[in-house]
Amino acid sequence: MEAIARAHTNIALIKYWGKRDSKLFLPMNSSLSITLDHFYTETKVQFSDQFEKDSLVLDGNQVSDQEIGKITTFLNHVRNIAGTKTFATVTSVNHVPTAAGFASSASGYAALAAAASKALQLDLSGTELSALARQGSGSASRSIFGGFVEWQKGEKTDGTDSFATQIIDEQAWDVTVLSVVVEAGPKSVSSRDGMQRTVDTSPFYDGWLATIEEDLKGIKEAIKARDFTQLGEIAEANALKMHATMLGAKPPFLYWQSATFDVMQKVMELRQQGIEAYFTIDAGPNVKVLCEPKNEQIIKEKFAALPSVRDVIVCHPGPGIEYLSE
Ligand code: 2P0
Repeated sequence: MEAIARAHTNIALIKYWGKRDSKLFLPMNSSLSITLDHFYTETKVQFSDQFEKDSLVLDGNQVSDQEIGKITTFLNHVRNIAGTKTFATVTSVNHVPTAAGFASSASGYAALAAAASKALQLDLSGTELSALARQGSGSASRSIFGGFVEWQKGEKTDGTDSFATQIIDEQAWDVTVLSVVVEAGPKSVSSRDGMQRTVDTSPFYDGWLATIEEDLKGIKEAIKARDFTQLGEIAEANALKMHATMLGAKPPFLYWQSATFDVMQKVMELRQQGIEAYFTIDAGPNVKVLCEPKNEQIIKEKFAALPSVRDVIVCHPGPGIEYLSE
């Protein structure tokens, strides 16, 4: 009754921003991402009748009973499918530096969904596993698969049609994602609260939703044609639109800091010089820069030379869920 799984983080090119059902983690819009090779979570789950409660050791630290509620809620979903009430011990190690601005919730819940369902010998399909991971964190639904991945928002109210599918695998097209880590203070609004506030109050939110299908169609055409320019242009514009919705929220908020602007401006400057690069930004100050592998070294050096940049980590498309044994 134990299993170990590894899941990688992902970066959205068409962003997930807003829920229509926060209990089931059903999104307002479909989204599309690249799973990344560099950052991942490894999680071991053991179920045993000997255990009197669930427990979690995260990066070597025992998590307190008060903080374990979210994990227990998630494990209850898995236990319900398996028809068991047995408690679990979860041991999880994040190879996702918090400072790099990647939410470890995507790789964390993807790895937990995979290890927990495997330990209970549930023979879930990829899409079933994705729908399960979604109920821990929306973006986790996409980390089940490698390469380029689309999370279909679904139409049903029970969430059974809201899961991710793979568009092309990690071998099929190599695109570089530079994770540019900037000098910045802590963020004041979590992505979960930020997206909810935007849905509830921003007059720009309907505008965001109105263009998603067009962006998705265009970026899927770009992926099919391996058209980097089209991919980058759509991704950058989509990220800017997501951030624009927050400026209209009540009260408004913004994840960018001055160092974020430095990187965005550098990307635009590089393009003017004929070096093709595009940015995308999540719910935080760091920037991810998309470029072609042939240009990654020169572009990396340009960003590393900016005074407000702390680190540049080179990523490429990575794999989906992997099961490990000790
Ligand atoms: C994304 N983000 O598509 C978007 C873009 C942030 C900006 O998914 O509430 O941690 O757990 O479903 O998945 C971050 O939000 O939110 C996120 P929950 P999640 O990657």
